[in-house]
Amino acid sequence: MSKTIIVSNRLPVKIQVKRGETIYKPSEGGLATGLGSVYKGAGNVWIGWPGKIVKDKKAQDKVRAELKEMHLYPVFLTREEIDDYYEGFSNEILWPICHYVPSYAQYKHRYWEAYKQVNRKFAESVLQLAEKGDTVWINDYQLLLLPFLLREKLPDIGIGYFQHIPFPSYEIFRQIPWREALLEGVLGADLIGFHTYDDIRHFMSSVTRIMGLSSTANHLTVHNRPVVVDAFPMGIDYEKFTEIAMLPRTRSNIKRIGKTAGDAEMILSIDRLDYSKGILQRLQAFDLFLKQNKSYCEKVSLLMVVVPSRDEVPQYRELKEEIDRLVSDINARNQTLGWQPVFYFYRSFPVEMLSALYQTAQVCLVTPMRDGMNLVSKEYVASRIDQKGVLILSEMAGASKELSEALIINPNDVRGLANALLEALEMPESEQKERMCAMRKTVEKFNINHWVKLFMERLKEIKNMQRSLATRQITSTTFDVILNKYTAARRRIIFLDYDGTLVGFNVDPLKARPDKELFNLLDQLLQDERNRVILISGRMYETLDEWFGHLPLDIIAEHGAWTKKHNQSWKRYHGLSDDWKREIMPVMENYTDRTPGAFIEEKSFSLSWHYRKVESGLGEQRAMELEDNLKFFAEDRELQILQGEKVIEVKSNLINKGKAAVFLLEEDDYDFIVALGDDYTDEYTFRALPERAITVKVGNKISEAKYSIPTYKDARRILFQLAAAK
Ligand code: GDG
Repeated sequence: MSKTIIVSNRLPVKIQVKRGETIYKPSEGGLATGLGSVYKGAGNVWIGWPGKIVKDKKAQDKVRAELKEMHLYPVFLTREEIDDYYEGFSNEILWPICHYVPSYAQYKHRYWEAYKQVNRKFAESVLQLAEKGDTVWINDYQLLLLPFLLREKLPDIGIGYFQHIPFPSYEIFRQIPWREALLEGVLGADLIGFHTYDDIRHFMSSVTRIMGLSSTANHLTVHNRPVVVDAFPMGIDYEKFTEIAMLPRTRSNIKRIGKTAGDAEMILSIDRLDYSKGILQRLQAFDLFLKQNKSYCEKVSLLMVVVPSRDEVPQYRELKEEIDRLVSDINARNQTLGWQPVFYFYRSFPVEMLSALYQTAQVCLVTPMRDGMNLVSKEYVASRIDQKGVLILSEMAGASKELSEALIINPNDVRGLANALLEALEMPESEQKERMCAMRKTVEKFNINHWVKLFMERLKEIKNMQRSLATRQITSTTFDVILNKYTAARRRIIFLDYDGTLVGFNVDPLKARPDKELFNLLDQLLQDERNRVILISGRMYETLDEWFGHLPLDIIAEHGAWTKKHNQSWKRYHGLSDDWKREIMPVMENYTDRTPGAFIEEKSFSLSWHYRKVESGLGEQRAMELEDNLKFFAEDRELQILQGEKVIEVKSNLINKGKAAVFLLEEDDYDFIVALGDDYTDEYTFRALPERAITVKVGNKISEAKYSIPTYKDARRILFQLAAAK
């Protein structure tokens, strides 16, 4: 039976040693809860670092055996590996880059070496457990290289990758010296998930610009394998938070907090110590709020929980010192005998206390500068079983895309934040309830289980799509069937598209000239008198004539505007006009003048605007604009606008490759019909040919063809084999 293997940097347990005995406590994190339902399922497992350095081999074996009972498999890391792979590459390069603080990044080569080494270590652990048919779900930025390392060894396995932190804009990501290797690593996955649409956009632009891959919407083709990039906003365990809210210990904590805070309303903030969390700006905003609203002095306090983190690292230590200074300053200037403006805790609390704090706080203040999702905001909402309270939420947190009923702020706008605090404290109860109810519905529906389900289902769908594409692939068995039909046939017709089908793609169309091997192939096919070979292309007839005019084959050029039969001269399709070009040409020229790298290709009955040499992104945008500009004009004149591989082509809709192919097909009685093509224009041929025709798509795109083969090289190989069979 196939299983799911979850992989993350940390295993979902905390190891403690008490009186010489090792105790394993499940960690409370949302990921652990959500994926718990997956890894505890039959045969499923979780692989990760156990959170403790265990040097001794015997001790490692013991921990391994004990964890195995919980379906957990440890990857043991050394002190140096933790320092350079985790603290170094992950937290001193990827973390600041993904949170838009590139000046904090420390590009040390030692870190990169360790990152590669530890990713390989994880790969070895996965490979020891993985079998054909299994699914691997990799979590987070510490393991960006793992998908590719697994793909190399297990080409068919299902791999999902989810990134919990933001993916930065291309402008930031490109700064990493090892950017290509990181992208290549993650592209080993079949499904790549982020929290928000913005992350997808940024990832796609990095992939298309840095790797030069082309994309359609959120789909990529990587070495002929479809890869999907999608948004899965992570949820929390809603039920658990509602239950904790009602526990006796939580209720008694609420009473204790009430006594401490007195009559003052409470504003709550909870974060790990980190420069991405906007802690200083929040304090400045609270200070400004007190200055601007003196009447609120003694009536409201900020309760700030900062969970200790990495305070031995200089940037974190400095941040901590600044927070300490600012808190003392605000308290010293404002506090009275009976009132403390800021309660500041540099520690963590048990969940029952956390829930009590969420339930007591009139306002929850979540103001990160950047945050992948931010679960605190969702936990506040889930804990408010009384449906009261106001959430102030930074627009830079992924959660703001879902919790639109919160007061959304820009964390850099200290004045705006101070105003939002006033609005929150003065918000009528009816409005609070209306907003909170709406947010509770969202958090309840898009909970952690829903998130896991959506991700796993999407991954399954992609694997099915890949399988159905693979079943169309010509195998040795299907090839034998084709070969038998070929040898038995008396009269054969062979339609061959040119670019992408018989030769590879070239940035300069005129450089994609036929080579010796291709002429050899055509010669061999043409030697058999039973074969009629037809080149069917969108190219200009002049070029095709120069390249192939001397061969005893038929040529269809410009999608059927021109035809040349063997031993005859070129014939034009009757009834086509090119008057429209006079009007369209100036529009295209205008776009060419505005767009460096763009060029126009003029054929007798069509005009193409190429943008393959234009800056990535700009070309696509101008092409869209151009299409928009020409749309109505084209409709009125029976023209068709085709979006191809980095080209927009305008041609008469009276002609297409399909119509042209049928025209020649009807000239004789063929008992073997085959057509090979790679792009959207060849779909007309596939569609127009009779059911018994053998239609073959070159490449792994969705198509109406019956079969597919990966590249033009395979097309040549198959055609050589047919030609040799006679
Ligand atoms: C990543 C991304 C993304 C905090 N203080 C205490 C405590 N916590 C718990 C909260 C919450 C969790 O820590 C913090 O969750 P966040 O979402 O804010 O951030 P991370 O987990 O650091 O990081 C983030 C997340 O992954 C999920 O994809 O949302 O953007 O950075 O659950 O409750 N828990 C306890 N005591 C505390 O004092 N028990």
